[in-house]
Amino acid sequence: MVKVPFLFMLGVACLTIVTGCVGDDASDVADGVITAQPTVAGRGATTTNTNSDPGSDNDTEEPAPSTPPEELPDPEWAGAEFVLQPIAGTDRGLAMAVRDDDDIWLVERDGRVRLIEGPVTPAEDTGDSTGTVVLDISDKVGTDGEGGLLGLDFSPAGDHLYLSYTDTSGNSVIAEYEMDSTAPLEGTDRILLQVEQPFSNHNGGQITVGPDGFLYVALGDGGSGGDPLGSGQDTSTLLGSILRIDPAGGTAGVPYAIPADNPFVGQDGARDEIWLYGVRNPWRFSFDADTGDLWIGDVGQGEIEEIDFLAASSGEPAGRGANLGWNILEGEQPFSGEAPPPDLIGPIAWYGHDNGRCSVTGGYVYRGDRIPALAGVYIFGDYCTGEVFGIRRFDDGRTTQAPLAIEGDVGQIVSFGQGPDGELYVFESNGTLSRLQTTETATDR
Ligand SMILES: [Ca+2]
Repeated sequence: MVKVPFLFMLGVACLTIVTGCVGDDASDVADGVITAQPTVAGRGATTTNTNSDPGSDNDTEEPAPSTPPEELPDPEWAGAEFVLQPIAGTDRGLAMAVRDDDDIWLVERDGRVRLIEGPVTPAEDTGDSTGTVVLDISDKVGTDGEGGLLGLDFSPAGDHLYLSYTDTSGNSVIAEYEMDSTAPLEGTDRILLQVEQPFSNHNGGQITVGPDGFLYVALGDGGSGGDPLGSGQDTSTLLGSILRIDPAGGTAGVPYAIPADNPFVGQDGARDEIWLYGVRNPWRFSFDADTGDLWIGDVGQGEIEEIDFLAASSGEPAGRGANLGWNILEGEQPFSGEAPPPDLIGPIAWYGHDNGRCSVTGGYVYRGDRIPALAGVYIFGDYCTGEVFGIRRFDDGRTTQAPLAIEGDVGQIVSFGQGPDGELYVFESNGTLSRLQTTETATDR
């Protein structure tokens, strides 16, 4: 892959740092550096705009690729050693959420919602599933392909639980359950949204209540390969988009309301639910708990995994109306052959499929207390290799990045979570849910 000099310089910086700290793993990590993509202007591919509003570019002026950047500080976490400390065993756990206290709520792929009462502590043995099953909808859930019970979150008041799953026909469903003080109430479910999935892969899955209290719903491009239906760039379909809906505003005939400032409201031929589009499979996305910035891990086709960043600014939620490029681009690389529109927003970082990497798992901006070096750092990983990476974005749009050196073997990373304390949690494909800690703090229970 051709890199412009500016990007290459960042790559070399990572190489040096990593080689000094991670020992034998350094060559693996450094070779296909997680390459910052603060701007690709001059490459003739597209225009990158780090502002949340694609129509405006007065927020962060960035250096042209030919201008050597000011020296960026080394990532503070590059010298640290980390450990994933198991706190629970799950049966194919895929996502977690918090309500209004220290408890952790999680979903298991086959259709169970499980409650782990907090505050959680490291567990000696996580072989068995931890906690209590508070809802089982496995009779409604289909697990073919990439299907299953894929995501959950709570309404701002904690009185409703939202679930994202594929049904037994393989279609995407967003459902709402009423909560009592301890559990979702069987039989209270209300289907908010049902979206036909033409193929069994690329279902998205993440659902998250945003800082504005609305429900954001990730939907992939519908699947197969290469986006054969053109869903990514088609705003007349809900596929290939992140939606924004208001479940509390539903009426007898309509299960949710459309927030009035959704970008396509009143536009003929475009779906009012769409908040942003041009995504391929945004398996995991999250809002920075402090800033409201939106970070998306968008799984690539055959070559490039990407991280997208959309800033919240001037009180406006992040990402409104953004076109993130798929399938005109894969990452920052031309894909469909179509000319990219000028307002298209490229990734803040991307990486290729070398060294066994295959699929990005989006994470969270770390806002916990245990690891000061990671404060404000976006943490994400690769499903296949189990590598975990950090990116710090500075106010001027530039980034530093480095892998996290994690002790021991890390399995396939299926998902991340953020605890009530802002700490970072990791689901591996063997079902283990762990908390990220440094080796120094790992015994601190
Ligand atoms: Ca993209």
